[in-house]
Amino acid sequence: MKAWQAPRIPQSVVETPQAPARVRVHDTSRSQLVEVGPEQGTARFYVCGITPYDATHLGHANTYVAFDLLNRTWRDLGLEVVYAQNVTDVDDPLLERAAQTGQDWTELALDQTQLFRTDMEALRVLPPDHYVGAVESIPEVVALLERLRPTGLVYQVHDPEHPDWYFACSEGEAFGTVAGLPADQMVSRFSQMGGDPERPGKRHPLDCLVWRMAREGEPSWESSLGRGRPGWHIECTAIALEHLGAHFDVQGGGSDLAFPHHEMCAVEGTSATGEPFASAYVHSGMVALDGEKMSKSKGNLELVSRLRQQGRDPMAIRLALLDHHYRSDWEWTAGDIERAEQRLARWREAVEAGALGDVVELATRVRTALRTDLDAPAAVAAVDAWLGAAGATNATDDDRAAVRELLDCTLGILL
Ligand code: 5CA
Ligand code: ZN
Repeated sequence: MKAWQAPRIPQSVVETPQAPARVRVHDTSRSQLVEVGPEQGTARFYVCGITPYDATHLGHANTYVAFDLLNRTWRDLGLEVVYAQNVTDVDDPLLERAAQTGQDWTELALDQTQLFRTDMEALRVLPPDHYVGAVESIPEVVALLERLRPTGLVYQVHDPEHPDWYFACSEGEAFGTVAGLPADQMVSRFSQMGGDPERPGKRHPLDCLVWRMAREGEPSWESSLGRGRPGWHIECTAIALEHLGAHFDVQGGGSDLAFPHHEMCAVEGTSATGEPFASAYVHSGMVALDGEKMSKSKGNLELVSRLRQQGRDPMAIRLALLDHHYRSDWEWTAGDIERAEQRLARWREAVEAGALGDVVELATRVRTALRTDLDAPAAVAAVDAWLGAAGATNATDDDRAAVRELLDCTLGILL
C-alpha cells in the first residue's frame, strides 16, 4: 500500500506523578484487565483492517478510534509504538460486490481504501506504520503455510476439482483460549463469519481455509501450493508476524472478530513460532443503527464521509464516539452528533477565553481515565467538570496551549 504519512502529534510535557505508570485494557482471553506494552521501549500492536468494498461507517470508525486511544496512551507514556494493520483486499465479499456492480475488484478495493484513509485522517486516527494489503502479502502467506506444513496441521481436502488447503486449528495448541467460546457455539459463529463447517473432506468442521485453489473467473496467484488465493485468517497471521515479529503486545479489532478470526490467527501463529501470538486480545463493542449491528452487508449504515459532507466537524464525530466506552455495544442516533457538537463548542469557547483550573489536575484525571481500560467517557466527563469548576483563575497563553496539547495528544481532539 502507498505509505501513509503520520501527522505530527504533540507530546504533552505536563507531569502527572499520580497517574498510573502503565495502561491496562481488557484482554478477552483472560477476561480481565491486564497491563499491556512494556514498561519502556517499544509496544507492538496489530489491528484488523477493513475489507474495502463499501465506505467507512461509524462502527469501523469507533473501532479504529478505540485503538487510536491505545496508540496515543502508549505514546503519552513515552513508549515507541509499532502499529500494523491489514487491508483484506481480496476476499469473497469484495469480489461479490464488484461482480454485482460490474466494477473491477481491484479498483473497488483501491477506491474504498482511499476513502477509508481520508476518513481516518479527518478523525485524527494515527496511521499504522505498516499498512499492508492481502494481495501484496501473498509471498508472506505462502511462506507461512510452508513453515506450518511440517506440523501436519496444513492439508488439502480430497476434492479432485478444487483441492483447497485447510488448517486444522482445533488440533493446534491452545485452540479455544482466545474467545473462550463453548464448543456448541463455535460452529454457528464460524458459519456466520464466512466459515464452511460442512465442506466435505475436512478433518474437523472448524478447520479454516488457508489457500483457495483457483476458480474460473476469480483472481489467483501462482504458488508452491498451486495456483490460488489466500484465506482470511492466515492473511492477518502472516502480516502480523512479518511486520511485528512473534509474540507482540496486542491484537485488536471489533468483538465480532474474537471468534473465529482471532482464535484462528492465534493458533496459526503459535503453531508456526512456538510462542504466543499476541500477549492480549482486545475487542471493541459493536455500534448499531436501527436496532441492528451496523454492517456493510445489511446496509444499515451511517457513514463518516456522509456526515463530513453534511458539514459535521470531524472532531465532533470523534467526540461523539469517545462518549461511549470502547467495550460497550451502543446504538448511533442523531442526538449523538448534536450533543458532541455542543460539547466541542463549549470546550473551544472555554479554552479560548475562559478562566482555567490547574492543568496538572486535568492531565492527571484524563490520563488516569485512559490508562484504566481506555475510559474515554470518564476522560471526557473530567474535561467537562474541570472546565466548569469553580475556583478557576485567569489563564495564561501557556495554560491554554498546555490544555490544547494535552487534549490532542491523549484524546485526539484538536480544539
Ligand atoms: N478485514 C476484516 C478484518 S481482518 C474485517 O473484519 N473487515 S470489516 O471491514 O468487516 O471490519 C473492519 C473492522 O471494523 C473490524 O475490526 C470489525 O470488527 C469492525 N467493525 C465492523 N462492524 C462494526 C460495527 N458495527 N461496530 C464496531 N466495529 C465494527
Ligand atoms: Zn484480521
